[in-house]
Amino acid sequence: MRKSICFIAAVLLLFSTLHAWAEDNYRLWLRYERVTEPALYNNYRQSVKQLIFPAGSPTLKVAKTELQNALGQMLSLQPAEANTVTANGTLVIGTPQTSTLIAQHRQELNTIRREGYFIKNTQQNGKVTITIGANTDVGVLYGVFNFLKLLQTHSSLNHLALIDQPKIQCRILNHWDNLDRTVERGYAGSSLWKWHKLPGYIDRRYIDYARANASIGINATVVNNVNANALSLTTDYITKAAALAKAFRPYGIKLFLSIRFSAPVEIGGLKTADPLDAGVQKWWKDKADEIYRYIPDFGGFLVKANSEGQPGPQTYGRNHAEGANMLADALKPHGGIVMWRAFVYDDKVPDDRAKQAYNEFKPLDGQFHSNVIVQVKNGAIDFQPREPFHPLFGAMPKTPVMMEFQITQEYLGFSTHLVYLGQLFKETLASDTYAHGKGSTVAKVIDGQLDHQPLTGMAGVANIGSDVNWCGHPFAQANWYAFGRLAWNPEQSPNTIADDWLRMTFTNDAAFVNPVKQMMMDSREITVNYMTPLGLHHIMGRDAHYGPGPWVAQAGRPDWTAVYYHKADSAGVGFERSSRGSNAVAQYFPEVRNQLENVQTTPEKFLLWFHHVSWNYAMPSGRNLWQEMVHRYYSGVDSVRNMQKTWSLMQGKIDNERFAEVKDLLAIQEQEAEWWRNSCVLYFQHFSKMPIPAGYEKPDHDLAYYENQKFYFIPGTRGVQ
Ligand code: GCV
Repeated sequence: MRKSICFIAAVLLLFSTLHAWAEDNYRLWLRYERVTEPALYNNYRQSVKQLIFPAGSPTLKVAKTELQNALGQMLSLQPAEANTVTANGTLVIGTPQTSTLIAQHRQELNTIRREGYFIKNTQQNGKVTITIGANTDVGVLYGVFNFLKLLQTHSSLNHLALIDQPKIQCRILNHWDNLDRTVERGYAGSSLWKWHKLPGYIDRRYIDYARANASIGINATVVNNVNANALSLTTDYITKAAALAKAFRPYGIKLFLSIRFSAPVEIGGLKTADPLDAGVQKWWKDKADEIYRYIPDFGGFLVKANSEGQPGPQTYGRNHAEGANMLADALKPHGGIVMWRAFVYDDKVPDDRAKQAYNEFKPLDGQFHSNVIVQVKNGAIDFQPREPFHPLFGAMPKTPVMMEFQITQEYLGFSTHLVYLGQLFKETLASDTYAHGKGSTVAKVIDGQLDHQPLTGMAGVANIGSDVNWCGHPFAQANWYAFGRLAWNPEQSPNTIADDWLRMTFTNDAAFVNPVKQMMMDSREITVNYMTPLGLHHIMGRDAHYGPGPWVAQAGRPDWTAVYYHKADSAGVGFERSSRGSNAVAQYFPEVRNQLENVQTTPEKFLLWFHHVSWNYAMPSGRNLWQEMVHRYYSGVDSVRNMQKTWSLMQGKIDNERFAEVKDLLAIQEQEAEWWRNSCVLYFQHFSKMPIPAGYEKPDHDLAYYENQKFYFIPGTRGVQ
């Protein structure tokens, strides 16, 4: 009896241990779950019985290890290694330099550039083989990851004829990570980088981070905050950064650093950081030489200058081009580039904040040296739930211009709300600038097609931290994934990307994938509805940017308040940016400008971004503006409730851990959506003086209650002014 009790206890203990290990979501979309469907399992096993994959370089080695681990896990298979094709079902992988079998595929190899690859079924020695080929080792790595995606998404291997290559050269994450491991606008724990243990200790996570990035084509990373600490350019920190660069290198990832413009003064002992000063120029040149001694493939510098209190060339009476060019000249001999941010605005400038970046940068078009690229946020204010595309896209034909998206959800519910950003990214990329007539999309500006730019890039402000699941919310991983996929090819559809991500991250079960994908696809619009419908913007709580704050009227400077942006009064609400107001519309090309100039033709989603509209204004729905606003806020909350219903039906289709976590987070999202709705409706009602129409549930508190809420220790805010 005692023995069997002990046995049962041991079994229970084992179970609880297994349960604890069951699913922590660490593996992201690289789970390599066993293929259980018998026909598919057999078909896959038959297709990859034999492997020809000479792997000499570090990059080919990691590609081969990834492949072998994945095949082992998915198919319980280690293909026999061979030098020639002796069996049907051979996987041939490599470059023309490593394999004569690959060298035969001239046509494909001539079509693809440095990072591209092809995957195709072919006949070798009369046997059916699958070939993954590329001109470079990193191309092979991308090919292998994409082959594994085919297996993970249960795709057919029968008629493979894939040729793929990136449309954008520099696909880069921006980490706003401080040296003390806090993360500005980070909601997933601390920074991954354990600076105090570097360069001696390489955390396993650095490798998994690099693997995940390579699997979606990300090829660069900036490891420190744009609000940079000059110390990151000291020799100590350069050696630490070099250790990270070494860990990332096999995965094709280049390291960049954010720099502090005043570093020559702060750590160099100079009296000035004036970019036209010969001593300053020499300091940067020496610093660049030093960095390249430690990191021979160093990518370059990312710079936030004369923005939100950061030093910059204007501090010395110089302009952005003069500042950027000085750094570019220091990097040029080594092949490095400067990513110079256009996120600039100043409350001392008596003009609409939305216009200031364009006003400062447009006149500098053509003045930047060839290894400078101007990094522009997707919209002219700041990563709002919805913004029209930034007017600088298409406006600087003589300058390479790259995109900056925010993956971390600073204004979109942190890592608590389920918001699929594939839709947001795509909305901007697909926007037509009309720079060279119809079809001049933002995507074509940043992939260099429109103005034949040789230097192209897309940056994403990372949402990655030390949380076991990397991003805080299981679905926030999808935003990292979608960023990578769209940076590789901005023409891809967010729907396909979500489909792939769900299959790899959760299951291939259509009864899960289809409804949950729909939920993801709708989630961004739902969030816009309960936060900032109809073009409202910048009405969040001050500093921490957590929750609603339409009442914020004091924030140190007017352009950090909410009232500056919504301008609600008894006549109406919204920022008049037509020629009757700030005339920000004039920064767009005529087709866009004319559409936005007129209230009637402005898309509803941007109405209050561009116009101050009367509360009684008749909307196309038949409601007046006030009623439409109320309707949007309420429908946002209702839709979150529908998301909850959809999710509750998923129980049993995936592991309990992630099911329960998402369920709990959706419950918080519902509460916070209500909080947004009640706060905003009550606040704006104060101006509209109209009732909340019949049939809507009444807010459960008055406006004063919401205004007086206090929150402490909100993540992501350390060091934020
Ligand atoms: C890194 C916004 C954020 C800041 C961020 C800034 C930027 O203002 O709130 O935290 O600073 O954008 O992009 O530089």
